[in-house]
Amino acid sequence: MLAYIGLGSNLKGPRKQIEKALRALSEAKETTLLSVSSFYQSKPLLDMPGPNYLNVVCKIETDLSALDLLNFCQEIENNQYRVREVKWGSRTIDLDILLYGDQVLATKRLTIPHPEMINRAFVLLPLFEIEPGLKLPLLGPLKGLLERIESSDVEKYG
Ligand code: A4P
Ligand code: MG
Repeated sequence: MLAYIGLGSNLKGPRKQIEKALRALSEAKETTLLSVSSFYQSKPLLDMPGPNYLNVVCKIETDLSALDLLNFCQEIENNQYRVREVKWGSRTIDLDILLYGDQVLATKRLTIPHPEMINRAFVLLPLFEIEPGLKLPLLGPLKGLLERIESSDVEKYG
Protein backbone atom coordinates (compact mmCIF):
# COMPACT_ATOMS: atom_id res chain seq x y z
CA MET A 1 0.00 0.00 0.00
CA LEU A 2 1.17 3.54 -0.72
CA ALA A 3 0.96 5.96 2.19
CA TYR A 4 2.00 9.51 2.96
CA ILE A 5 3.30 10.60 6.35
CA GLY A 6 3.77 14.13 7.62
CA LEU A 7 6.63 14.69 10.06
CA GLY A 8 7.07 17.75 12.25
CA SER A 9 9.45 18.86 14.99
CA ASN A 10 10.28 22.04 16.85
CA LEU A 11 12.52 20.79 19.65
CA LYS A 12 15.95 19.26 20.24
CA GLY A 13 17.38 19.69 16.76
CA PRO A 14 14.30 19.45 14.53
CA ARG A 15 16.28 18.52 11.44
CA LYS A 16 18.06 15.67 13.21
CA GLN A 17 14.81 14.49 14.77
CA ILE A 18 13.11 14.30 11.40
CA GLU A 19 16.11 12.60 9.77
CA LYS A 20 16.15 10.04 12.57
CA ALA A 21 12.45 9.25 12.15
CA LEU A 22 12.90 8.93 8.37
CA ARG A 23 15.76 6.52 8.96
CA ALA A 24 13.52 4.40 11.19
CA LEU A 25 10.85 4.34 8.47
CA SER A 26 13.37 3.33 5.83
CA GLU A 27 15.01 0.65 7.96
CA ALA A 28 11.83 -1.20 8.89
CA LYS A 29 11.42 -4.30 6.81
CA GLU A 30 7.70 -3.68 6.25
CA THR A 31 8.18 -0.21 4.81
CA THR A 32 10.12 1.29 1.91
CA LEU A 33 10.78 4.99 1.78
CA LEU A 34 9.99 6.12 -1.77
CA SER A 35 10.41 9.89 -1.60
CA VAL A 36 10.92 12.72 0.84
CA SER A 37 10.11 16.41 0.38
CA SER A 38 12.38 19.33 1.21
CA PHE A 39 12.26 20.74 4.73
CA TYR A 40 9.73 23.52 5.31
CA GLN A 41 9.86 26.01 8.16
CA SER A 42 6.91 27.71 9.82
CA LYS A 43 5.73 29.26 13.06
CA PRO A 44 3.70 27.14 15.50
CA LEU A 45 -0.01 26.98 14.69
CA LEU A 46 -2.39 29.33 16.44
CA ASP A 47 0.49 31.53 17.61
CA MET A 48 1.39 28.96 20.25
CA PRO A 49 4.61 29.84 22.05
CA GLY A 50 7.71 27.89 21.07
CA PRO A 51 10.40 27.60 18.42
CA ASN A 52 9.62 27.37 14.72
CA TYR A 53 8.75 23.98 13.27
CA LEU A 54 10.37 22.03 10.51
CA ASN A 55 8.06 19.79 8.51
CA VAL A 56 8.50 17.26 5.74
CA VAL A 57 6.21 14.81 3.98
CA CYS A 58 7.33 11.38 2.82
CA LYS A 59 5.84 8.71 0.61
CA ILE A 60 6.20 5.09 1.62
CA GLU A 61 5.24 1.66 0.39
CA THR A 62 4.15 -0.49 3.29
CA ASP A 63 2.91 -3.97 4.11
CA LEU A 64 1.52 -2.74 7.43
CA SER A 65 -2.19 -2.21 7.95
CA ALA A 66 -3.20 1.39 8.66
CA LEU A 67 -3.45 0.63 12.37
CA ASP A 68 -0.08 -1.13 12.49
CA LEU A 69 1.43 1.81 10.64
CA LEU A 70 0.03 4.10 13.36
CA ASN A 71 1.52 1.81 16.02
CA PHE A 72 4.86 1.95 14.26
CA CYS A 73 4.73 5.75 13.96
CA GLN A 74 3.96 6.03 17.67
CA GLU A 75 6.84 3.69 18.46
CA ILE A 76 9.15 6.03 16.53
CA GLU A 77 7.73 9.01 18.46
CA ASN A 78 8.30 7.21 21.76
CA ASN A 79 11.85 6.25 20.80
CA GLN A 80 12.60 9.91 20.27
CA TYR A 81 11.41 10.75 23.78
CA ARG A 82 8.35 12.57 22.74
CA VAL A 83 6.40 13.65 25.80
CA ARG A 84 2.73 14.40 25.29
CA GLU A 85 2.00 17.45 27.34
CA VAL A 86 -0.48 19.88 25.89
CA LYS A 87 -2.51 19.31 22.74
CA TRP A 88 -0.72 21.08 19.90
CA GLY A 89 2.22 21.87 22.18
CA SER A 90 5.90 21.72 21.24
CA ARG A 91 7.26 18.30 20.38
CA THR A 92 10.51 16.55 19.47
CA ILE A 93 8.75 14.60 16.75
CA ASP A 94 5.24 14.08 15.45
CA LEU A 95 4.27 11.61 12.75
CA ASP A 96 0.84 11.92 11.21
CA ILE A 97 -0.52 9.47 8.68
CA LEU A 98 -1.91 11.76 6.00
CA LEU A 99 -3.14 9.21 3.48
CA TYR A 100 -3.21 5.42 3.30
CA GLY A 101 -3.95 4.43 -0.27
CA ASP A 102 -7.48 5.51 -1.07
CA GLN A 103 -8.79 4.44 2.31
CA VAL A 104 -11.18 6.55 4.30
CA LEU A 105 -11.20 5.75 7.99
CA ALA A 106 -12.75 7.30 11.07
CA THR A 107 -12.10 5.26 14.18
CA LYS A 108 -11.27 6.23 17.70
CA ARG A 109 -7.54 5.95 17.15
CA LEU A 110 -7.22 6.79 13.50
CA THR A 111 -8.77 9.20 11.03
CA ILE A 112 -7.62 9.11 7.41
CA PRO A 113 -7.27 11.36 5.49
CA HIS A 114 -5.76 13.26 8.41
CA PRO A 115 -8.52 15.71 9.36
CA GLU A 116 -6.28 18.75 9.75
CA MET A 117 -4.13 18.31 6.67
CA ILE A 118 -6.36 20.36 4.39
CA ASN A 119 -5.89 23.42 6.62
CA ARG A 120 -2.12 23.18 6.90
CA ALA A 121 0.24 24.68 4.34
CA PHE A 122 3.16 22.97 6.10
CA VAL A 123 1.59 19.66 5.04
CA LEU A 124 0.08 20.54 1.65
CA LEU A 125 3.18 22.32 0.25
CA PRO A 126 5.63 19.46 0.84
CA LEU A 127 3.01 16.94 -0.31
CA PHE A 128 2.56 18.93 -3.52
CA GLU A 129 6.33 19.00 -4.02
CA ILE A 130 6.56 15.21 -4.10
CA GLU A 131 3.13 14.44 -5.67
CA PRO A 132 1.74 17.41 -7.61
CA GLY A 133 -0.91 15.38 -9.44
CA LEU A 134 -2.31 13.73 -6.30
CA LYS A 135 -6.07 13.27 -5.85
CA LEU A 136 -7.23 12.71 -2.29
CA PRO A 137 -10.09 10.43 -1.33
CA LEU A 138 -13.15 12.56 -0.44
CA LEU A 139 -11.20 15.78 -0.84
CA GLY A 140 -10.26 15.87 -4.51
CA PRO A 141 -7.19 17.30 -6.25
CA LEU A 142 -4.36 18.43 -4.00
CA LYS A 143 -3.78 21.46 -6.20
CA GLY A 144 -7.31 22.74 -5.49
CA LEU A 145 -6.81 22.30 -1.73
CA LEU A 146 -3.60 24.27 -1.85
CA GLU A 147 -5.27 27.13 -3.68
CA ARG A 148 -7.80 27.48 -0.84
CA ILE A 149 -5.29 28.21 1.91
CA GLU A 150 -2.78 30.85 2.88
CA SER A 151 0.73 29.46 2.46
CA SER A 152 2.98 32.50 2.43
CA ASP A 153 4.13 31.92 6.02
CA VAL A 154 5.68 28.54 5.18
CA GLU A 155 9.09 28.61 3.57
CA LYS A 156 11.49 26.04 2.20
CA TYR A 157 14.39 25.56 4.55
CA GLY A 158 17.99 24.60 3.88
N1 A4P B 1 -4.78 9.96 15.26
C1 A4P B 1 -5.94 9.99 14.58
N2 A4P B 1 -5.74 10.02 13.26
C2 A4P B 1 -4.39 10.02 13.08
C3 A4P B 1 -3.57 10.03 11.92
N3 A4P B 1 -4.11 10.06 10.68
N4 A4P B 1 -2.22 10.02 12.09
C4 A4P B 1 -4.71 9.93 16.71
C5 A4P B 1 -1.68 10.01 13.34
N5 A4P B 1 -2.43 9.98 14.49
C6 A4P B 1 -3.77 9.99 14.36
O1 A4P B 1 -2.08 12.47 18.32
C7 A4P B 1 -3.24 12.21 19.04
C8 A4P B 1 -3.91 10.97 18.50
O2 A4P B 1 -4.32 11.19 17.19
C9 A4P B 1 -3.05 9.74 18.41
O3 A4P B 1 -3.01 9.03 19.60
C10 A4P B 1 -3.74 8.92 17.31
O4 A4P B 1 -4.48 7.84 17.85
P1 A4P B 1 -0.80 12.94 19.06
O5 A4P B 1 0.23 13.21 18.03
O6 A4P B 1 -0.48 11.96 20.07
O7 A4P B 1 -1.36 14.21 19.86
P2 A4P B 1 -1.38 15.74 19.64
O8 A4P B 1 -0.05 16.26 19.37
O9 A4P B 1 -2.10 16.29 20.79
O10 A4P B 1 -2.29 15.96 18.41
P3 A4P B 1 -1.92 15.97 16.93
O11 A4P B 1 -3.23 15.90 16.21
O12 A4P B 1 -0.87 15.01 16.47
O13 A4P B 1 -1.29 17.33 16.79
P4 A4P B 1 -1.14 17.95 15.43
O14 A4P B 1 -2.48 18.23 14.93
O15 A4P B 1 -0.28 17.11 14.57
O16 A4P B 1 -0.47 19.27 15.75
N6 A4P B 1 2.81 23.97 13.80
C11 A4P B 1 3.64 23.85 12.74
N7 A4P B 1 4.06 24.94 12.10
N8 A4P B 1 4.03 22.60 12.29
C12 A4P B 1 3.60 21.46 12.91
O17 A4P B 1 3.98 20.36 12.50
N9 A4P B 1 2.22 20.47 14.63
C13 A4P B 1 1.39 20.58 15.63
C14 A4P B 1 0.84 19.35 16.19
C15 A4P B 1 0.99 21.87 16.16
N10 A4P B 1 1.53 22.99 15.47
C16 A4P B 1 2.34 22.87 14.42
C17 A4P B 1 2.72 21.57 13.99
MG1 MG C 1 0.22 13.47 15.76
